[in-house]
Amino acid sequence: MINLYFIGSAGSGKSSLTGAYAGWMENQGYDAITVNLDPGIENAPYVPYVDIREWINLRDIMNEYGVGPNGAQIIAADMLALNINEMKEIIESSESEYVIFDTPGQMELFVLRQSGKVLVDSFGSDNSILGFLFDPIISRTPNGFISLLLQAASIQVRFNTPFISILTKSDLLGQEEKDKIMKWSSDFMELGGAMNMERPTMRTQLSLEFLSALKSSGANQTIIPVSSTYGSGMEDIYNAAQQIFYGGEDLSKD
Ligand SMILES: Nc1nc2c(ncn2[C@@H]2O[C@H](COP(=O)(O)OP(=O)(O)OP(=O)(O)O)[C@@H](O)[C@H]2O)c(=O)[nH]1
Ligand SMILES: [Mg+2]
Repeated sequence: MINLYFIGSAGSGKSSLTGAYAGWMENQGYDAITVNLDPGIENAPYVPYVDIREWINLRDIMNEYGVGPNGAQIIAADMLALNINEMKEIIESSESEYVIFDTPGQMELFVLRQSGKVLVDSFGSDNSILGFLFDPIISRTPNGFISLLLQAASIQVRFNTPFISILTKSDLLGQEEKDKIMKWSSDFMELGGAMNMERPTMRTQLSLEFLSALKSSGANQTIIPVSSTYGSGMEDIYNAAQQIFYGGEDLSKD
């Protein structure tokens, strides 16, 4: 069983990608289920096999604890840990080859609070991959891209699991822009050069120093452009996961 977690900032395309990737897997004849971990999800673009909303209801939390929507999200994130065993039982009994997780909109609640890490560890960190989603609009500028790289790095520090970088909504970018971002992701020298084109400021200097630290940590890997709207790039995600766990061999389709 492989667990794939889609993580990214609010609106980066996690839920859409969960739906698109699960749909692609199904079409290919692979055995995959989806798990929704976002109690605040609205109009989910897929039907989750396991849904956190079965156990956690934001409105109930707001009423019970007298908090607003943000406070309720924090309480909900902490409550996640209470439901891990039950979720795990359902997931395991499905005997699926692949489990795709849609994580909460507020990334920091999943990434920084204890329950997210407890969940990933309990479901097995050895067989898990984190797919970090790069928003295409933020990724367009060297500064924005570096900020996302740093977020990605902070997640890698926290979760000790294999990691893939995904550029979502790539249909919103022109080919040239897409190529540029892909180049930046694998070649930090090029990214540093793009930063330098801007007038040198303290901010630029700081980013360049971060880049050099990131490079030595091996964070540079070519980003995978995808579009959930057009279903492109799904096979590349699959191949990246295969590469991590099986060195490129195909999963059995049974
Ligand atoms: N053009 C385009 N739009 C997309 C794509 N994927 C998602 N979107 C749009 O981006 C918005 C956010 O998508 P979601 O999938 O809800 O993103 P999310 O990360 O789950 O959002 P939260 O859970 O609220 O943080 C929606 O309006 C989607 O229709 C894509 O591949 N192309
Ligand atoms: Mg979502």
